[in-house]
Amino acid sequence: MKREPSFDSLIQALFLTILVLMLSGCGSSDRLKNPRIAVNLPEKYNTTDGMVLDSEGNIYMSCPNWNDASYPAKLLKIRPDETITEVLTFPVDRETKQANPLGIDIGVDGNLYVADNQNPYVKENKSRLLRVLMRNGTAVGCEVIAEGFNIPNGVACTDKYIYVTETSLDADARPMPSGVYRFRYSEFKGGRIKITRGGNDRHLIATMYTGNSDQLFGANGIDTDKQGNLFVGNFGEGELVKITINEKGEVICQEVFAKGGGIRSIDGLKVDCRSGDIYIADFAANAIHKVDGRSGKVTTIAQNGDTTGAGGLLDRPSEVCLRGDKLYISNIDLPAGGNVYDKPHTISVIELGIE
Ligand SMILES: [Ca+2]
Ligand SMILES: [Ca+2]
Repeated sequence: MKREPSFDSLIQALFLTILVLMLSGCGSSDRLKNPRIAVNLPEKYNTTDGMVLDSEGNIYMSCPNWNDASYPAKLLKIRPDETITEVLTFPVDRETKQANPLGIDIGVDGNLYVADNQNPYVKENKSRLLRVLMRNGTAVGCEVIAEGFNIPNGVACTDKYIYVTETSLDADARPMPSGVYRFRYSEFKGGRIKITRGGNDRHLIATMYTGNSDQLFGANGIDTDKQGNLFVGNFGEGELVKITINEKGEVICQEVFAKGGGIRSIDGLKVDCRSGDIYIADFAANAIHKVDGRSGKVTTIAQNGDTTGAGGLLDRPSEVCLRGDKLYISNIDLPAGGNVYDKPHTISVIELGIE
């Protein structure tokens, strides 16, 4: 016998429908912003990573060309009108015949400091910190100022210090340790610094651990806030770590500031010094997140499935860079985690609507 639905079951169904509509309305997809294409890059600039804004509105960007290393690694400039100019060809390592520039920042001396990760070409502690000498917006030289890193990744400069993240201090240890090195500008006057391997170097000021065997990468993106405190991404754990530093330069606190809320990995990041909020490139989730600088609340502001990057869609973002109200995104497009390296090679941009 066919049964008519009861009044209670109709009410229940209506309630469930409303609940589903509410939940879908509360989902992040309605609030996601649409990235557009900022720059379509030619084949000779096939892989991009670190970015930093200068005082005149130019973005300096490292171009390691990791996906097709038959092209030399370059330092590029994205001008305010989103055209690209070439600043420098990075000097290759004598042994590997490659340069692999990742994180980049501008020092108080006006020069650019760049992490050169040689790990894809030669294992174990052959990587370098480079200094690009700048005069009136022109590169006049590039020198190796420190060597002996394993997987150097992010760089952040303050008026006193240069910070460099080391993504793996010991590739065999579990959980795997990674950390942050710190240098004073004056230290490089004495010649090239040689880093002692395995976490025993005196420049190491912080250590963190990664146990996630699916993505065994540690400290990666790094930036400072207005007070000189550090925000560091532990890539594999998807943790945004805050390191508080007092006026004497001592580390007085290291804490997980944000985790979860859609974060699967933390690659490059930037602090918006106007608001204190932190923007994160999430390589594994193919997403960009904003972390509230006060509460640590995570909001996903852009995310899409696997794409080629055409039209500005995200294609494994590895770095973000603020320029006014715009957030530029470097799509590194490395063939990992299910991604396929493909054309086009792109820089995306999101209008944040914060000004
Ligand atoms: Ca692509
Ligand atoms: Ca791709």
